[in-house]
Amino acid sequence: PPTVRLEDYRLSDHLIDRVELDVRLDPHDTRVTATLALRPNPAGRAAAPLVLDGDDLTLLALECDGQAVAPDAYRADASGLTLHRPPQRPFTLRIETRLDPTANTKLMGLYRSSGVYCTQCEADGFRRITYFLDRPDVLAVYTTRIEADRDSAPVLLGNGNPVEAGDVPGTGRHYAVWHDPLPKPAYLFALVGGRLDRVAKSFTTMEGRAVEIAVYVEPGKGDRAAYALDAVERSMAWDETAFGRAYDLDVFNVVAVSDFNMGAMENKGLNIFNDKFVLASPETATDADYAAIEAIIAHEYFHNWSGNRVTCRDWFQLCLKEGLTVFRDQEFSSDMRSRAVHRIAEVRNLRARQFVEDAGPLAHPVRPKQYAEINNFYTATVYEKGAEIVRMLRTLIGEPAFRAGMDRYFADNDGTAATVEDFLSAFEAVTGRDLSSFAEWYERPGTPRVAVSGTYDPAARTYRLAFRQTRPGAGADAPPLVIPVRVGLVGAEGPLDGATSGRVEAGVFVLEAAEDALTFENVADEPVPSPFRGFSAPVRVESPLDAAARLTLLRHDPDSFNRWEAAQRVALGLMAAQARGEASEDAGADAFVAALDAFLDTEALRDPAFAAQILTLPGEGELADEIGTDTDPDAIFSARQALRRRLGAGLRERLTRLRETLAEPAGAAFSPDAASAGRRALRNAALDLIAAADAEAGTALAQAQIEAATNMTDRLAGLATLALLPGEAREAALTAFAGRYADEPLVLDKWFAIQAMIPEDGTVTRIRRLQTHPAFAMTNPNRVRSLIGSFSLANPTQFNRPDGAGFDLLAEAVLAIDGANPQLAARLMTAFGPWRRLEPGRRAAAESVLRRIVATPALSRDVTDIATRSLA
Ligand code: DPP
Ligand code: ZN
Repeated sequence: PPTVRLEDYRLSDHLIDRVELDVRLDPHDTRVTATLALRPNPAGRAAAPLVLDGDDLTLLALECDGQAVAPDAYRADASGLTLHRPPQRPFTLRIETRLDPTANTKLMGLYRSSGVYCTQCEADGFRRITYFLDRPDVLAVYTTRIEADRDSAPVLLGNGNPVEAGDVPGTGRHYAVWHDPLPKPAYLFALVGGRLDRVAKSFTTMEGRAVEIAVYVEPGKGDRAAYALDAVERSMAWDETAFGRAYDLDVFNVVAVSDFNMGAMENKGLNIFNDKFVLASPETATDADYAAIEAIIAHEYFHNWSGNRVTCRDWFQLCLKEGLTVFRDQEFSSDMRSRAVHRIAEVRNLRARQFVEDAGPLAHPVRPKQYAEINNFYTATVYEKGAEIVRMLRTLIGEPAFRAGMDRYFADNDGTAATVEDFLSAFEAVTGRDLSSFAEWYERPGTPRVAVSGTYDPAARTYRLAFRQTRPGAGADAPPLVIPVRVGLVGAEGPLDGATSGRVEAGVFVLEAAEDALTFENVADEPVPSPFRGFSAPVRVESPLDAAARLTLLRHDPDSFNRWEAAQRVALGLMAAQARGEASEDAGADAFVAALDAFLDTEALRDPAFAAQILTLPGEGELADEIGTDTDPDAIFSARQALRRRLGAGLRERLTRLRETLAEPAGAAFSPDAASAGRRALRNAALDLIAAADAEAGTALAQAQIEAATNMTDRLAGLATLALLPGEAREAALTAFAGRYADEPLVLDKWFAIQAMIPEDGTVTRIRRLQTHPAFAMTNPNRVRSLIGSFSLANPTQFNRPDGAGFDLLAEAVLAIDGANPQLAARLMTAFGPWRRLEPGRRAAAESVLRRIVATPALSRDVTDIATRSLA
């Protein structure tokens, strides 16, 4: 496929000031008339042809300034429209196209989801609706008239504010006109038409604007939209307080649809969501679902400023809106919940997805330099590492300067399409600092390593802490990164606050050279260093600390992230040694158990959510990442099981008591708030460990929990525990669950996922059986991700089976889906990413499957791109 390069960026030769769309919805014969007010771009090439993008379009009519365009004056096909000699002054094009939304299985452009007409235009779906300059630096003001059958589509929604609505007499049809006064790129266009229930509330902005917030969902599910509606309101209020950003239209609409490739989409004034991230009730949603809904509602809302008011010049700048908006939604969730616990969740996610991506063949810079298919760059690197860069910037310049820089960025770039350089220059302007070295973070793939080692001088009472940074694949001449290191010292009895260093300012040391060291004075005893507090930079830390020193941090570090990190590192050390078949680590495990016991004694009831994080061991993927090469997923699984068993046995009594103490009083009303969720999380972490040590007791406890459950969190946790315990009890519980939720597709997704993750030989067969289940459909992205995605991403022993049966299963699914929905197929393919780090037998099996996929005729550009990069 042709490669698009950042260095080839060129301004558009034409601009579009205004767009009038008339969309007459019909299941198979939708007519779109686009009237475009165009003009030559004074900064573009003179007398250039007008080249409009198109994808799968049928042109019905074309007029320029009211005259039909002569056949020899243009060329049009499914993939574009060229006007050879467009007027050298402002002109109007009228383009009529015909679409078949029912046949649109790619879920890009205009399509139907359970009968509801909806759109998805990012990154390049608008060209599937009409011929257009479909690039984010062409901003226009849109007016949209939507017409449809009144019975099947009583709700008609567009971007901006509603202007007018009415019947089309004598036709059974009606229409609505929407006007969006703020110029936007085409990827933010949206419309919806369908039968939907509505819940709404009003909000008055700090500027005094009365906004009607509404959430639209499948008929009958209005009561499940309350939490999302509330989350919109809290997001609006938070963005005013935290960033001074007010909403700018009279309505804000959120629509939930059941077929959606992404999580959600920030279309101006009309966010369209995967219903999984809107619908919630105690009976159907877990605490994790509630947290995800809150975060994604916030994310899409925050895009209104970081993405919509200030958009991206080109798709290479995707992190400009995504990294920044993830940072903003993480801050929001941290304010709504426990900041310390949320930080741990962010880092777990970063390590599980982004570190793995960055260590494999799909690694790319946060701002990529080239792409074959942009839809494959909505990645953990662009999003999550992108957010970490913004967070590092704040750590470097401090909170007040960060806020001033954000204000400056919004003010300077409002209504324009910006670049990463525009972003950084706003912070340079308010701080007077040169951020050109910092900008290196955007340019290079790979996770940096920082080696940290300390030397104590008892006579001088000084402690020298040395840092050395290296980057995988970066040559010796590569400039060092600017790495903020939040750092402190901890002694045997507690934090060493008396120790100071002139190089540490407000707790932060800035590592700017390849190697550097700082010296703390006034250090009474040999300390334990605590670098990268709060995970102050997305690096891998290499430190020679032994387990005893790390357990001192677990006990005494005032930084809760590093307390958790200490426990994780000890667990990783124990598991990695076992997985590598190194000397038995019994003594180490005993010390770990004792430390956790002491920790739980003082902390479990004070902060159950944090304690649950401490008890949750690093996952198999992280352990594979730690081992790095020639990994054996079975050995990794066994090592993790062994440590879970040790913890379960060693902490048995305490965990049992905790479960009783934390039990919800009978009849208590469910609340999804962070404190209640934290108590449930700790109870369920305890259940997991008890069951690991004692299958019989675990089975009984899990069964009882499922019986008594008054919410999905507890019910599903019971089921997840049983899923790891082969036997009749498990199968009976799975059957009962399927019966209870037979009419709840989103709940059955959890049932698919739990079974897909069973780490046993029979799972591939089980999945093949589930693929024929009436509730499963290869055409629905949520179903596919639940069954196939969970298997390939979260069941390492079975996906990576030595006989290749797991790889075959994924390959078959990818190829079965690719023709209909290449974006979904390509996303599934990314599970092959870590194949090279497998031991030779499994590696060979994975490679042969990848080669078979690449050789398949008529493969989409999306899948070809992922497959070829995976093999490169
Ligand atoms: N809808 C996706 C997101 O918000 C892409 N913009 O991240
Ligand atoms: Zn986003």
